[in-house]
Amino acid sequence: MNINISTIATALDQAARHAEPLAQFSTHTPFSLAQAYEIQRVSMQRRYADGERSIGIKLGFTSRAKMQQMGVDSLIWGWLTDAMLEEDGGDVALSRYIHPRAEPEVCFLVGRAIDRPLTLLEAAEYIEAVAPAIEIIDSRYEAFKFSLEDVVADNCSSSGVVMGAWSRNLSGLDNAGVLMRLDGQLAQVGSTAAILGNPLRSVAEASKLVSEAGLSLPAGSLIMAGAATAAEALHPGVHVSVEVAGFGESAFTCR
Ligand code: OOG
Repeated sequence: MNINISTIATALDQAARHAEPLAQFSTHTPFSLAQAYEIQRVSMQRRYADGERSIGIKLGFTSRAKMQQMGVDSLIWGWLTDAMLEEDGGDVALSRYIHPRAEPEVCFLVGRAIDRPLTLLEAAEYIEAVAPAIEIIDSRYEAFKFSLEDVVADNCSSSGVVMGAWSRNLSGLDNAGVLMRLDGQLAQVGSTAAILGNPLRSVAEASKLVSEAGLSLPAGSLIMAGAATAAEALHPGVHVSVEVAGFGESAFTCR
């Protein structure tokens, strides 16, 4: 299929910059998963050319709850940049998003460059610390509807990241309770075990994906492991908090 990678990459980049949704592409212009990652790469290059800096990667659809919510069933990955960082405990301006949703996650800090595929056991040795985190996803597609290829092209809906304090001790991370509250009311309850059985498996998966792409993750990179539960829509005034039992909390207020 002959598609114009650069045209789609530019449209997605513009949609993100102006917080204006667009129609999904795959319904009228089908493209392959490999082409979707190429669109993602070209779209990210536009951001880097404008001064944004890569700070790591995120994985998506690492839990059943998320696959079911979105009707997609393959693990995906995208890039995080410095422009996506929101302050823990701070205000998040919803005006820069289209229809943002929050997901409870954990974020890993890479301590040693990941430059080859790692096993689950090896993964822990490459991680310096872990933090409770909230990912703000914001599909650039109308009504948050997309195919696997569409969402990959759209950098996997990556938009915002809020991180709590780092813990160096990872023990208990394979099955820690996860609570997401909206205005103090429980909205989602789960466990880190919902993330591929153990969120460290996201690090092993990330190492494979990055290696397959011929890339590496330098020390200091972030890896967002993927949501432990379904996502919650955000609205002005709402206070969002995520607690990962034994690992602390991360929070923000929507403005
Ligand atoms: C795609 C991103 C999914 C996760 O953690 O599963 C994701 C989406 O649902 O828009 O980030």
